[in-house]
Amino acid sequence: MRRADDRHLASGDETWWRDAAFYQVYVRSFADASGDGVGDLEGVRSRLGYLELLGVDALWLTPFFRSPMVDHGYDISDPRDVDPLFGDLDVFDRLLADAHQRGLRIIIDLVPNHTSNQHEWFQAAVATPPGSPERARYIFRDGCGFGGSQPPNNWTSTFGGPAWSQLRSSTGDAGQWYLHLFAPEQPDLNWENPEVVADLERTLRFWLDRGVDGFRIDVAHGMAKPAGLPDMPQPIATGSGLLQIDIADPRFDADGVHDIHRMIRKVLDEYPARVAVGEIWVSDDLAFARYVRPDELHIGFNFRLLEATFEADRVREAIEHSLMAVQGSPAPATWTISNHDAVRPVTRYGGGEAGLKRARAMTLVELALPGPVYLYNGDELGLPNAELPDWALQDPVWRRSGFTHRGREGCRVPLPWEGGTPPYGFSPTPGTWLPMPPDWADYAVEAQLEDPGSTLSLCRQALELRKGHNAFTGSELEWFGAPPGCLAFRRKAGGLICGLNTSSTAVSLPPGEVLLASGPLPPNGEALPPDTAVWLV
Ligand code: TEU
Repeated sequence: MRRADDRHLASGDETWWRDAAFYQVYVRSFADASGDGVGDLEGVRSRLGYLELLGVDALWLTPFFRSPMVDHGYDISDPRDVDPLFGDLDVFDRLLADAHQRGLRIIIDLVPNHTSNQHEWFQAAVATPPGSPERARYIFRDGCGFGGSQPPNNWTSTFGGPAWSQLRSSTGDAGQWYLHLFAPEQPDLNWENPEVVADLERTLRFWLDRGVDGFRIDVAHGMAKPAGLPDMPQPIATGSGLLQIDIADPRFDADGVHDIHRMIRKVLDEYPARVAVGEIWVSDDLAFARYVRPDELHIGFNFRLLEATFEADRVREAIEHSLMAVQGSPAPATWTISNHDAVRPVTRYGGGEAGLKRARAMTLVELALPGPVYLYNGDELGLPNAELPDWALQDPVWRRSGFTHRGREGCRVPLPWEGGTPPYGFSPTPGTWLPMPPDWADYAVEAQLEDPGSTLSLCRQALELRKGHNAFTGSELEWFGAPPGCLAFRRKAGGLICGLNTSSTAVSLPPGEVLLASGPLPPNGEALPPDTAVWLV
């Protein structure tokens, strides 16, 4: 195998990620080269030219490892191999080399909280009796109540239903229960077991030696569990039928998790210019800050901006909290309004024309902020969430919520590349893994590429300015007073001003020369219309 460092981009730019534009490739849905209706690594390779044209700096590839695909690859049966659905290790190496050649870095998903139930470890665990070393790699417990027929505690799964499943015993008596914070096919690992720690280190080195530029760490607030596995506060049923718990949740953010991040960081520090970004769902800034201490993760996803509604006050609050959470740590704040678990921004902000205008405006807000940004594939095309028929839904959330929560697939529909009918160049076959809407021709890359008013053109221009214009330098922001429903901030060092109008009336523009606007400005150039953002210098 070629050594990573031979072809690594890194030399000289250890902290390239501090202001990088990352593009999340949901591999199943990006481009299908093999013709089975599912996106794959060769498909990604064939579209690198597009990503270069778009102007992003790095890709985050969602899991492409061996997996039974119950949670579309977040259930991993072998973290050190490529699933045949997506290609093989040679294709991965070619993809990485070609990306590096084009100046694009690649980070990959790491899923340390759980494995697939088809992982050889879990298979061995269920084949051996309680108390075996094989079971000690997971979290097995005897049940409560008569004959152990009740789960060991009241924890619920993030996907709905209990977080425990009981093994069937061959002798007819009650089997042990195992913990799964997600689907039953995703048993949680026991992070107190040194074998588990050693195996993650092996996985890290396996991919680092191949040359990956870093990792996105799935459920980075998971892994460690509190001693005694205490009950959680009474879950609250939400309107969607899913359960929500927001206070003192013992399932996540246990103190022990930080030792794991220190281990990960130690390994990464042996390699030049690599990065770890954690998926951190914690509710307060101080809890967040602990994940990005100097010897832990380089950066963490802060989801405040993604969670903010399209209201200037909420957006400002989200920005301020994200900045506050990293104050005093070496990490920059990170910005994202979308990912493969969330409703697409266009739909979240109200759908239709207004939703699209707002999503475009929020993209300019996001790209004006100092620090790394994460764009989710398809958002650069202004895709809305797709309405999917019941028969197409595969997300475990759908079944586990008793068919009340439709799951996350509306944002995972394959990307339209060209042509007027499905599959729009995504795949040689019309039988794509999720059906593509019949009215998506105008969203296709080909249809938008040469249109200066398209969302794709807006994103390209914004990314180019963000990278090349000196107004974007410096990490500090200052806020200006703004009319109700509006916000305005300035990058202190570079001088870029970003204004956003979430109100229903036009307001006067802040002074300055317009660099870019998310929608048409009136001819006299003095007003900022509703649902619009502007960059000025
Ligand atoms: O998500 C972790 C997580 O906390 C999510 O359950 C999130 O809260 C939810 O999806 C919001 O709807 C990660 C991955 O991003 C997700 O795709 C996986 O299903 C999950 O981990 C399990 O690996």
